[in-house]
Amino acid sequence: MSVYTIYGGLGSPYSMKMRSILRYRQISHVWKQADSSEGIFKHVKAPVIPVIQFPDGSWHNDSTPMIFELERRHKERSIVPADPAHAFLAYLLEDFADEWGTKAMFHYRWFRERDRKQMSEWLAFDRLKGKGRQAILNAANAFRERQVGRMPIVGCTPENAPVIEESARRIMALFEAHVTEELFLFGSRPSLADFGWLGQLSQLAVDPTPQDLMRADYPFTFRWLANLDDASGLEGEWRDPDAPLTDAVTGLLKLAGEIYFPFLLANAEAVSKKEETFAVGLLGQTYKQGAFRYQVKCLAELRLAFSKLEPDSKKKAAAVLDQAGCLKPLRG
Ligand SMILES: N[C@@H](CCC(=O)N[C@@H](CS)C(=O)NCC(=O)O)C(=O)O
Repeated sequence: MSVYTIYGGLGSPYSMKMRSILRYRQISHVWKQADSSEGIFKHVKAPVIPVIQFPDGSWHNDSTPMIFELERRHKERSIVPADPAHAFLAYLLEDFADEWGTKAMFHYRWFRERDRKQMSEWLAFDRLKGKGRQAILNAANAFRERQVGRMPIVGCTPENAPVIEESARRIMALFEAHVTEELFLFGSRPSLADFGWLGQLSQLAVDPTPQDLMRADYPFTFRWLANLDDASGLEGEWRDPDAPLTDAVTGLLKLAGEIYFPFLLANAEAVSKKEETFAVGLLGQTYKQGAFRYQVKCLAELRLAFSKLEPDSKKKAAAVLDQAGCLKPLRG
């Protein structure tokens, strides 16, 4: 029986996202620790994991396009809410996790000595387990140097740390108030938004400093992640499309209006003016970062998806998005 092969890593938020999605959707797959020496990257454009080989032999990466390709190929246990307005909001919150939430993941992992040491050694172990302690420690040092050196590229600077940490606490506080009352963001079945945040938060739940923070201040969110990591046996329903959205969804949308869209707009403007870097006011502080083409594409795709909504769904989504400060940037 040909199955999906996911080449990923336990330390890779997007790999954890895709693995839990394949599990929930009961899509047969095998998990392999990605090892670039195996040549998996020659089959894809960008050398990023997870890389998934589909049963038809085709190779794919970039988690969001893969999610929608799996939706086209498999109809059972879809993770896209049936209501088109909810589907758009779930996509927006998944993108917020992938492109902003990941800054908290990268910051907490490489900012403090304790996390740098623990995580560089664990990630090296994942790749080189059984190959000898010294080989693992040498690889850990090399990887640590590389990742710490890349922190400024993704905006994980000491100056931006307060904004990134404050945003992470606000996001986890919304989940903490939510997961004891409701199973997921859009009903009693998980959506791509739930899996998007699982991906990034699953790393905070392992890395020493944020794990302590989660155990102390967001303990039920910590446990919710463990439950969603394998929800292959869970049956649930989408939320009634006419019922008000959950506080977690409206809260995350409000944060997207306060943080994610100002970030995307400032980045897009810098790229259009061919400027190397940009600065933007977020949560009352100045956030500076290098301009990134990939996030111009993210903004464009969000705008396109919104523009494609049928009038009724667009009107319904627009009311919520306007309240959250997301409508104007989406309309562009
Ligand atoms: N947009 C991609 C991002 C994938 C990504 O950045 N993966 C990381 C690991 S979590 C990676 O492979 N980074 C490249 C590297 O570290 O060289 C997705 O959603 O899958």
